[in-house]
Amino acid sequence: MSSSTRPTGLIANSGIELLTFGTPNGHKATIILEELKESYGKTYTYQSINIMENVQKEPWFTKFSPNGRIPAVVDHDRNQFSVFEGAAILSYLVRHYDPEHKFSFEDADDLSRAEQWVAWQHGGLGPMQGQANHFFRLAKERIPYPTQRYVGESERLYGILDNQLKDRDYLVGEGRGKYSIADIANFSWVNWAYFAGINLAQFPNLNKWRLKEEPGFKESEQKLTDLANKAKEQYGYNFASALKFLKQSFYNDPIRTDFPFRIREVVEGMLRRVRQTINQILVINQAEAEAESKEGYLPTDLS
Ligand SMILES: N[C@@H](CCC(=O)N[C@@H](CS)C(=O)NCC(=O)O)C(=O)O
Repeated sequence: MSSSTRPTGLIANSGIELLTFGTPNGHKATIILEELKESYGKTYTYQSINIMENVQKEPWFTKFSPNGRIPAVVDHDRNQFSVFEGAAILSYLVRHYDPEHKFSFEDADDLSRAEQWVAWQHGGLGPMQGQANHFFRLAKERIPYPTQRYVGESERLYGILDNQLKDRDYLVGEGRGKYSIADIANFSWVNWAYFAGINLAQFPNLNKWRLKEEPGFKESEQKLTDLANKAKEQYGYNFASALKFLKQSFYNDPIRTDFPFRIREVVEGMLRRVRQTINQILVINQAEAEAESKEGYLPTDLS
Protein backbone atom coordinates (compact mmCIF):
# COMPACT_ATOMS: atom_id res chain seq x y z
CA MET A 1 0.00 0.00 0.00
CA SER A 2 1.20 3.46 -0.67
CA SER A 3 2.59 5.23 2.35
CA SER A 4 0.43 8.28 1.61
CA THR A 5 -2.59 6.35 2.95
CA ARG A 6 -0.85 5.27 6.14
CA PRO A 7 -3.00 6.24 9.13
CA THR A 8 -1.37 8.57 11.64
CA GLY A 9 -4.11 9.15 14.21
CA LEU A 10 -7.86 9.21 14.79
CA ILE A 11 -10.00 10.73 12.08
CA ALA A 12 -13.48 11.02 13.62
CA ASN A 13 -14.76 13.28 16.36
CA SER A 14 -18.08 11.64 17.14
CA GLY A 15 -19.48 8.12 17.28
CA ILE A 16 -17.44 4.92 17.16
CA GLU A 17 -14.15 4.77 15.31
CA LEU A 18 -12.99 1.28 14.39
CA LEU A 19 -9.30 0.58 13.85
CA THR A 20 -9.04 -2.77 12.12
CA PHE A 21 -7.74 -4.99 9.33
CA GLY A 22 -9.34 -7.80 7.31
CA THR A 23 -8.47 -10.74 9.54
CA PRO A 24 -10.78 -13.05 11.53
CA ASN A 25 -10.23 -11.01 14.70
CA GLY A 26 -10.87 -7.86 12.74
CA HIS A 27 -14.08 -9.28 11.29
CA LYS A 28 -15.58 -9.80 14.76
CA ALA A 29 -15.61 -6.07 15.42
CA THR A 30 -16.74 -5.15 11.91
CA ILE A 31 -19.62 -7.61 11.95
CA ILE A 32 -21.11 -6.36 15.23
CA LEU A 33 -20.76 -2.77 14.07
CA GLU A 34 -22.46 -3.62 10.79
CA GLU A 35 -25.28 -5.31 12.71
CA LEU A 36 -25.73 -2.28 15.00
CA LYS A 37 -25.79 -0.06 11.95
CA GLU A 38 -28.47 -2.17 10.30
CA SER A 39 -30.60 -2.53 13.44
CA TYR A 40 -30.26 0.87 15.08
CA GLY A 41 -28.77 3.09 12.41
CA LYS A 42 -25.58 3.38 14.48
CA THR A 43 -23.00 4.41 11.93
CA TYR A 44 -19.26 4.21 12.55
CA THR A 45 -16.01 5.40 11.06
CA TYR A 46 -13.22 2.98 10.25
CA GLN A 47 -9.56 3.05 9.45
CA SER A 48 -7.69 0.17 7.93
CA ILE A 49 -4.59 -0.55 9.99
CA ASN A 50 -2.20 -2.42 7.75
CA ILE A 51 -0.60 -4.95 10.08
CA MET A 52 1.92 -5.86 7.39
CA GLU A 53 3.25 -2.35 7.57
CA ASN A 54 3.29 -2.38 11.39
CA VAL A 55 0.91 0.54 11.76
CA GLN A 56 -0.42 -1.31 14.83
CA LYS A 57 2.91 -0.81 16.63
CA GLU A 58 2.95 2.95 16.36
CA PRO A 59 2.56 5.00 19.56
CA TRP A 60 -0.65 6.72 18.46
CA PHE A 61 -2.22 3.29 17.94
CA THR A 62 -0.86 1.57 21.07
CA LYS A 63 -2.34 4.40 23.10
CA PHE A 64 -5.70 2.78 22.24
CA SER A 65 -4.56 -0.82 21.90
CA PRO A 66 -1.57 -1.38 24.19
CA ASN A 67 -0.84 -4.86 22.83
CA GLY A 68 -0.18 -3.38 19.40
CA ARG A 69 -2.77 -5.54 17.66
CA ILE A 70 -6.02 -4.96 15.83
CA PRO A 71 -8.93 -4.55 16.34
CA ALA A 72 -9.62 -1.57 18.62
CA VAL A 73 -12.51 0.84 18.91
CA VAL A 74 -12.61 4.38 20.19
CA ASP A 75 -15.91 5.83 21.39
CA HIS A 76 -15.83 9.53 20.67
CA ASP A 77 -19.20 10.01 22.37
CA ARG A 78 -17.78 8.70 25.64
CA ASN A 79 -14.67 10.82 26.00
CA GLN A 80 -12.67 8.75 23.53
CA PHE A 81 -13.05 5.67 25.69
CA SER A 82 -11.05 2.97 23.92
CA VAL A 83 -11.44 -0.79 23.90
CA PHE A 84 -8.99 -3.40 22.63
CA GLU A 85 -9.38 -7.22 22.39
CA GLY A 86 -12.22 -8.62 20.31
CA ALA A 87 -14.16 -10.14 23.22
CA ALA A 88 -14.12 -6.87 25.16
CA ILE A 89 -15.15 -4.96 22.03
CA LEU A 90 -18.16 -7.23 21.46
CA SER A 91 -19.25 -6.85 25.11
CA TYR A 92 -18.73 -3.10 25.14
CA LEU A 93 -20.69 -2.48 21.97
CA VAL A 94 -23.71 -4.57 22.94
CA ARG A 95 -23.70 -3.16 26.49
CA HIS A 96 -23.89 0.42 25.23
CA TYR A 97 -25.49 0.22 21.81
CA ASP A 98 -27.80 -2.79 21.73
CA PRO A 99 -30.60 -1.69 24.09
CA GLU A 100 -33.01 -4.30 22.71
CA HIS A 101 -30.53 -7.16 23.23
CA LYS A 102 -30.76 -8.17 19.60
CA PHE A 103 -27.23 -9.56 19.62
CA SER A 104 -26.98 -10.39 23.28
CA PHE A 105 -29.33 -11.58 26.05
CA GLU A 106 -31.32 -9.97 28.82
CA ASP A 107 -31.49 -13.20 30.76
CA ALA A 108 -28.42 -13.40 33.02
CA ASP A 109 -27.84 -17.10 32.40
CA ASP A 110 -28.05 -16.79 28.63
CA LEU A 111 -25.79 -13.76 28.79
CA SER A 112 -23.29 -15.83 30.75
CA ARG A 113 -23.57 -18.65 28.20
CA ALA A 114 -22.86 -16.21 25.38
CA GLU A 115 -19.88 -14.82 27.28
CA GLN A 116 -18.59 -18.35 27.80
CA TRP A 117 -18.60 -19.06 24.07
CA VAL A 118 -16.93 -15.74 23.33
CA ALA A 119 -14.27 -16.55 25.96
CA TRP A 120 -13.85 -20.01 24.45
CA GLN A 121 -13.18 -18.50 21.06
CA HIS A 122 -10.81 -15.95 22.53
CA GLY A 123 -8.78 -18.36 24.62
CA GLY A 124 -9.00 -21.44 22.41
CA LEU A 125 -10.25 -21.35 18.86
CA GLY A 126 -8.61 -18.04 17.85
CA PRO A 127 -5.13 -18.72 19.23
CA MET A 128 -5.05 -22.37 18.10
CA GLN A 129 -6.37 -21.69 14.60
CA GLY A 130 -3.97 -18.74 14.38
CA GLN A 131 -1.08 -21.14 14.98
CA ALA A 132 -2.60 -23.65 12.55
CA ASN A 133 -2.72 -20.90 9.92
CA HIS A 134 0.92 -20.23 10.54
CA PHE A 135 2.28 -23.76 10.39
CA PHE A 136 -0.10 -25.09 7.75
CA ARG A 137 0.18 -22.22 5.31
CA LEU A 138 2.41 -19.32 6.23
CA ALA A 139 5.60 -20.62 7.84
CA LYS A 140 8.74 -20.45 5.78
CA GLU A 141 9.42 -24.13 6.52
CA ARG A 142 6.95 -27.01 6.54
CA ILE A 143 7.42 -28.58 9.97
CA PRO A 144 5.26 -31.65 10.60
CA TYR A 145 5.08 -31.66 14.40
CA PRO A 146 3.57 -28.19 15.05
CA THR A 147 1.46 -28.53 11.91
CA GLN A 148 -0.34 -31.62 13.16
CA ARG A 149 -0.48 -30.28 16.72
CA TYR A 150 -2.23 -27.02 15.85
CA VAL A 151 -4.34 -28.21 12.94
CA GLY A 152 -5.30 -31.19 15.11
CA GLU A 153 -6.18 -29.07 18.12
CA SER A 154 -8.19 -26.71 15.92
CA GLU A 155 -10.10 -29.70 14.58
CA ARG A 156 -10.79 -30.86 18.11
CA LEU A 157 -12.20 -27.41 18.90
CA TYR A 158 -14.30 -27.48 15.71
CA GLY A 159 -15.73 -30.77 16.97
CA ILE A 160 -16.81 -29.06 20.21
CA LEU A 161 -18.48 -26.27 18.28
CA ASP A 162 -20.09 -28.72 15.88
CA ASN A 163 -21.54 -30.64 18.80
CA GLN A 164 -22.92 -27.48 20.38
CA LEU A 165 -24.70 -26.66 17.11
CA LYS A 166 -26.31 -30.07 16.88
CA ASP A 167 -30.08 -29.53 16.68
CA ARG A 168 -29.73 -25.77 16.80
CA ASP A 169 -28.87 -22.85 14.55
CA TYR A 170 -27.03 -20.63 17.01
CA LEU A 171 -24.75 -21.32 19.94
CA VAL A 172 -26.87 -19.84 22.73
CA GLY A 173 -30.54 -19.21 23.43
CA GLU A 174 -33.73 -21.17 23.82
CA GLY A 175 -34.86 -23.68 21.25
CA ARG A 176 -32.72 -23.47 18.15
CA GLY A 177 -30.93 -20.50 19.70
CA LYS A 178 -30.61 -16.85 18.86
CA TYR A 179 -27.96 -15.12 16.78
CA SER A 180 -25.61 -13.31 19.19
CA ILE A 181 -22.06 -12.16 19.85
CA ALA A 182 -21.22 -15.81 20.60
CA ASP A 183 -21.88 -16.68 16.96
CA ILE A 184 -20.17 -13.56 15.65
CA ALA A 185 -16.95 -14.35 17.54
CA ASN A 186 -16.83 -17.97 16.45
CA PHE A 187 -18.15 -17.54 12.92
CA SER A 188 -15.35 -15.10 12.14
CA TRP A 189 -12.86 -17.92 12.64
CA VAL A 190 -14.88 -20.76 11.14
CA ASN A 191 -15.26 -18.61 8.04
CA TRP A 192 -11.48 -18.99 7.58
CA ALA A 193 -11.30 -22.73 8.21
CA TYR A 194 -9.84 -23.48 4.79
CA PHE A 195 -6.89 -21.19 5.48
CA ALA A 196 -5.80 -23.41 8.38
CA GLY A 197 -6.29 -26.58 6.36
CA ILE A 198 -9.48 -27.55 8.15
CA ASN A 199 -12.04 -29.30 5.98
CA LEU A 200 -15.46 -28.14 7.12
CA ALA A 201 -17.10 -31.15 5.51
CA GLN A 202 -16.01 -33.11 8.61
CA PHE A 203 -18.27 -30.92 10.72
CA PRO A 204 -21.80 -31.09 9.31
CA ASN A 205 -23.31 -28.62 11.75
CA LEU A 206 -20.62 -26.05 11.09
CA ASN A 207 -20.70 -26.67 7.38
CA LYS A 208 -24.29 -25.56 7.24
CA TRP A 209 -23.76 -22.76 9.78
CA ARG A 210 -24.08 -19.37 8.26
CA LEU A 211 -23.83 -16.03 9.96
CA LYS A 212 -27.21 -15.39 8.50
CA GLU A 213 -28.77 -16.55 5.29
CA GLU A 214 -29.10 -13.21 3.58
CA PRO A 215 -31.96 -13.11 1.12
CA GLY A 216 -30.43 -13.42 -2.31
CA PHE A 217 -27.08 -14.70 -0.98
CA LYS A 218 -27.04 -17.84 -3.10
CA GLU A 219 -28.19 -15.95 -6.17
CA SER A 220 -25.48 -13.34 -5.81
CA GLU A 221 -22.84 -16.05 -5.26
CA GLN A 222 -24.06 -17.78 -8.41
CA LYS A 223 -23.86 -14.52 -10.34
CA LEU A 224 -20.22 -14.10 -9.28
CA THR A 225 -19.47 -17.68 -10.31
CA ASP A 226 -21.11 -17.16 -13.70
CA LEU A 227 -19.17 -13.96 -14.25
CA ALA A 228 -15.93 -15.67 -13.34
CA ASN A 229 -16.66 -18.54 -15.70
CA LYS A 230 -17.39 -16.14 -18.54
CA ALA A 231 -14.18 -14.23 -17.83
CA LYS A 232 -12.22 -17.49 -17.95
CA GLU A 233 -13.69 -18.32 -21.33
CA GLN A 234 -12.96 -14.83 -22.59
CA TYR A 235 -9.29 -14.89 -21.65
CA GLY A 236 -8.60 -18.58 -22.19
CA TYR A 237 -7.77 -19.04 -18.51
CA ASN A 238 -6.10 -22.27 -17.55
CA PHE A 239 -5.31 -23.57 -14.12
CA ALA A 240 -1.56 -24.06 -14.65
CA SER A 241 -1.01 -20.41 -15.45
CA ALA A 242 -2.91 -19.40 -12.31
CA LEU A 243 -0.66 -21.63 -10.23
CA LYS A 244 2.37 -20.05 -11.78
CA PHE A 245 1.08 -16.65 -10.81
CA LEU A 246 0.45 -17.77 -7.24
CA LYS A 247 3.90 -19.28 -6.91
CA GLN A 248 5.70 -16.29 -8.19
CA SER A 249 3.78 -13.43 -6.82
CA PHE A 250 1.84 -14.65 -3.84
CA TYR A 251 3.27 -17.52 -1.86
CA ASN A 252 6.73 -16.06 -2.09
CA ASP A 253 5.82 -12.65 -0.91
CA PRO A 254 5.16 -11.43 2.61
CA ILE A 255 1.76 -10.12 1.58
CA ARG A 256 0.61 -13.66 0.94
CA THR A 257 -1.34 -13.72 4.20
CA ASP A 258 -3.88 -11.34 2.80
CA PHE A 259 -4.95 -13.02 -0.40
CA PRO A 260 -8.69 -13.55 -0.68
CA PHE A 261 -8.91 -17.21 -1.55
CA ARG A 262 -12.55 -17.25 -0.73
CA ILE A 263 -14.35 -14.00 -0.76
CA ARG A 264 -17.53 -13.94 1.26
CA GLU A 265 -18.68 -10.42 1.09
CA VAL A 266 -20.57 -10.63 4.35
CA VAL A 267 -19.54 -7.23 5.61
CA GLU A 268 -18.14 -4.05 4.24
CA GLY A 269 -14.82 -4.75 5.97
CA MET A 270 -14.22 -7.73 3.77
CA LEU A 271 -14.80 -5.68 0.65
CA ARG A 272 -12.22 -3.19 1.81
CA ARG A 273 -9.81 -6.01 2.42
CA VAL A 274 -10.25 -7.34 -1.07
CA ARG A 275 -9.56 -3.96 -2.61
CA GLN A 276 -6.51 -3.54 -0.43
CA THR A 277 -5.22 -6.93 -1.44
CA ILE A 278 -5.62 -6.23 -5.11
CA ASN A 279 -3.59 -3.05 -4.66
CA GLN A 280 -0.91 -4.97 -2.85
CA ILE A 281 -0.72 -7.65 -5.48
CA LEU A 282 -0.20 -5.00 -8.11
CA VAL A 283 2.94 -3.76 -6.37
CA ILE A 284 4.59 -7.14 -5.89
CA ASN A 285 8.27 -7.21 -6.54
CA GLN A 286 8.59 -10.01 -9.06
CA ALA A 287 12.35 -10.33 -8.82
CA GLU A 288 12.27 -10.87 -5.07
CA ALA A 289 9.54 -13.43 -5.42
CA GLU A 290 11.50 -15.45 -7.93
CA ALA A 291 14.63 -15.31 -5.80
CA GLU A 292 12.69 -16.67 -2.84
CA SER A 293 11.22 -19.50 -4.85
CA LYS A 294 14.75 -20.64 -5.77
CA GLU A 295 15.41 -21.02 -2.05
CA GLY A 296 12.72 -23.69 -1.85
CA TYR A 297 10.20 -21.51 -0.11
CA LEU A 298 7.14 -22.93 -1.86
CA PRO A 299 4.53 -24.96 -0.02
CA THR A 300 5.07 -28.50 -1.28
CA ASP A 301 1.40 -29.00 -2.08
CA LEU A 302 1.56 -26.36 -4.76
CA SER A 303 4.86 -27.14 -6.36
N1 LIG B 1 -7.00 -11.56 21.26
C1 LIG B 1 -6.99 -10.53 20.26
C2 LIG B 1 -6.04 -10.94 19.16
C3 LIG B 1 -5.77 -9.81 18.21
C4 LIG B 1 -4.79 -10.22 17.13
O1 LIG B 1 -4.11 -11.25 17.25
N2 LIG B 1 -4.70 -9.42 16.08
C5 LIG B 1 -3.79 -9.71 14.99
C6 LIG B 1 -4.53 -9.79 13.68
S1 LIG B 1 -5.71 -11.11 13.70
C7 LIG B 1 -2.76 -8.60 14.86
O2 LIG B 1 -3.05 -7.46 15.06
N3 LIG B 1 -1.55 -8.98 14.47
C8 LIG B 1 -0.49 -8.05 14.22
C9 LIG B 1 0.65 -8.15 15.20
O3 LIG B 1 0.69 -9.11 16.00
O4 LIG B 1 1.50 -7.27 15.19
C10 LIG B 1 -8.42 -10.30 19.72
O5 LIG B 1 -9.19 -11.25 19.63
O6 LIG B 1 -8.74 -9.15 19.40
